[in-house]
Amino acid sequence: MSVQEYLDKHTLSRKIEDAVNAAVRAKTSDPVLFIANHMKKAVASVITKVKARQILDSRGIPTVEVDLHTNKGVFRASVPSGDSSGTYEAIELRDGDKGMYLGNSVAKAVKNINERISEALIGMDPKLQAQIDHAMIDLDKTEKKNELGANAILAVSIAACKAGAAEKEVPLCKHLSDLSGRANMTLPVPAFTVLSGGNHASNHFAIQEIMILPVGASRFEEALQWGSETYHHLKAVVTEKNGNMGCNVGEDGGLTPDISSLKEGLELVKEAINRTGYGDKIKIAIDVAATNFCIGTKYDLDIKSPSKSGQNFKSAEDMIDMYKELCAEYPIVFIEDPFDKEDWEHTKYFSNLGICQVVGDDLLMSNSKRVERAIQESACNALLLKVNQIGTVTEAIEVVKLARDAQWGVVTSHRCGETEDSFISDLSVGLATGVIKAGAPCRGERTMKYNQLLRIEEELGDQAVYAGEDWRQTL
Ligand code: 2PG
Ligand code: MG
Repeated sequence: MSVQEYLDKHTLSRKIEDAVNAAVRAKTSDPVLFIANHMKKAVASVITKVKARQILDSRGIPTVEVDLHTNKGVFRASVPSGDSSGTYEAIELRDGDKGMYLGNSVAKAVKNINERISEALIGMDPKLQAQIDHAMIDLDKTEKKNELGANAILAVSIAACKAGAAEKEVPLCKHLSDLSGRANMTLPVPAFTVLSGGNHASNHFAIQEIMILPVGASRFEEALQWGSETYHHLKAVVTEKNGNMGCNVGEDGGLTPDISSLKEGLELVKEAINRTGYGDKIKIAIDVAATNFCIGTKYDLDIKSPSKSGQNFKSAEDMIDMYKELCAEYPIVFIEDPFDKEDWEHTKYFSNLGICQVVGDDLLMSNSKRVERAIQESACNALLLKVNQIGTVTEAIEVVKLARDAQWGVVTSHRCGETEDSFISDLSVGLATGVIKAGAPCRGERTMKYNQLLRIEEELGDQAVYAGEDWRQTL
């Protein structure tokens, strides 16, 4: 027997002795149950090993996966990656060696987990999320996590969160709800991406996404059914009007007909909704991602059409007029990034018109300083929560709290480069964000987020509440 084994055994027998003595003192009628419960607490598990590897995301680009071991089991997490990589986002560490995955490999981030992070976390209690996250933040010492990589830190943070839930023997969403201090858990309204453009598709459509939100469904399960039905009706509509080439899908799973205007896209979606018969129980949202077609102070809606690009610039005022008209004609409930990410002035002006909710994604980059500024200036009224732009679960909870305190809405979001991890589903329920945007009801890396929400709803049973018409969840 090694010294370590001897010590472990010795400590364990002392714990059993303590449990027996406690049972005697308590004069319990069921000493076996008492001792079992006592032991469960006494031998609380700790992190014993953290092992990372490089895997591929849904775009075929490397990302980080981690297995975090505790005495209770192995907890796996992987991190997504997006197109945008703004100045205020936490840094995704990539190797930059052009000979390896065109510079995108993540061997350094993997090494950081297997060596420095693992060494720092072994022995910690996985229930103590904030302590774990702060241990990594302290180890990194940089503002944007460039030393260890936000991709390395987040993978471990999520895996630890899953281990913490298992340790408490509660569902992950409940653990997240406890960590956030929010009493209510809510099944979010899914914002399904049904049409894709912008950087996520190779059609000529400049706008990144048109989404549908089944707010009038009674449960999440029904919302998923409506979303899937609308998506399939849309396939038929697109085939009729644009041919079946338009039914190829973009990075988030949305269909990619070669449409030239937002109105044309909205007409297709409206027709699909009409065919479902659910009427105004299904609303529409748009992620304009306007930064991607902003040239100076003008917007080029033809940026993806080489023959037309540069000939019909729209001013921010023209864009406002277009949004006003479209909001009057279609049931649009939110618009994400209606202007360039640095165009605070027009975002603020449009937001204050109160026509629809204005969600800040590229504008905020989930960065608490940007969120604080936007709150102060009333620049928008909802946060798009992308956990990998922040880098830890604890900081994600903090930024949501910031938004909530300002009575903003929160949309939990996937990235265009996703993995088979469904953590954001539990996050959206635990933090009761009211809306989740996880792409189309199609493609495995998207549907697994929605399918996990089905399981959560089933598990919560009578306690399950679907956000529905109350999707803003601003309180
Ligand atoms: C967005 C996201 C998801 P990306 O803009 O909202 O659709 O895209 O991951 O490319 O930032
Ligand atoms: Mg966006």
